Amino acid sequence: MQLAKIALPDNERRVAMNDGGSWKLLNLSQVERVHTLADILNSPDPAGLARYLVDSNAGPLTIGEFRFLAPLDNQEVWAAGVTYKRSQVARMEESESGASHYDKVYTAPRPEIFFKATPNRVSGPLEPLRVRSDSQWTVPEPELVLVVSPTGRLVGYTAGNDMSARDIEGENPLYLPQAKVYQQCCGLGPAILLATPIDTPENFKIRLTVRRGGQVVSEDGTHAGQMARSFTELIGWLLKENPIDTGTFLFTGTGIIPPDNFSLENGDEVTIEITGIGTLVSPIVKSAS
Ligand code: DO4
Ligand code: MG
Repeated sequence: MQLAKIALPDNERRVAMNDGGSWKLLNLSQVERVHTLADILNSPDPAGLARYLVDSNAGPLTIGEFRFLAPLDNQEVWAAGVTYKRSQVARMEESESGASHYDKVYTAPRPEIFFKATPNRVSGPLEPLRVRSDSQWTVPEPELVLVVSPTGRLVGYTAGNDMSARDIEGENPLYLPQAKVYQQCCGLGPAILLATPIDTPENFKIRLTVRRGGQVVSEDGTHAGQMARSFTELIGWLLKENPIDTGTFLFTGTGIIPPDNFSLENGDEVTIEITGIGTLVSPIVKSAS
């Protein structure tokens, strides 16, 4: 089952679910203390609750009749890094001073986990993502994102773009927060695929395509089975001495890094597609420095 936040043509914002057929609106005024998508995700049985909340006065939605919004409410967004060999190698090459840190963190018991975004820094599908005006080398990082409940339960998955200024993080690892956290630094969506006991990382195929003036200028793919760490391991480290009262989104790291001569430019379009979740398309903006 997929859950999403959507906007209708009159801009009314609603929560919707898709149980294998078409998208259906939910009526969130039926159950006490359930007012948002986050409330459904943080409930003991998100799929059961969503089915119960289907709005019987509304018919199924047709694609084109609504647009997807970022599927978060008041949750924070965190990120794990250097969880794929590709990211370890690229980071060691970009940073002379930081190379040994990236090498060690790839195999150390403790993963790299950093704070990525507050909701106001997150863009949903078709909303712009930004290249910092003080960066000449910024790349998209297409990542599988875990949706985690306040008790640490893996509730679902979505697609995310962990925009990264590689020149800033490469100059000095202490600049990582500036390379990663700024306005419109984080893409999420289009929908949340609820977790099931039979999910396997290999099933999440991740594809990145960047278009410039309609032409493909960068393209690559991987799958989450290439990750060096498990989902439960990453969630366990995130929650150590770190309560996440409203639930959280956890990026799992990138296994795709465009070639070193590639940087995003104003006007580019980034598409991230993950099996079972959908396609996150983001126009790129960069202000003149
Ligand atoms: O240490 C830098 C960030 C790593 C990261 O974001 C990734 O591997 O995805
Ligand atoms: Mg990343």
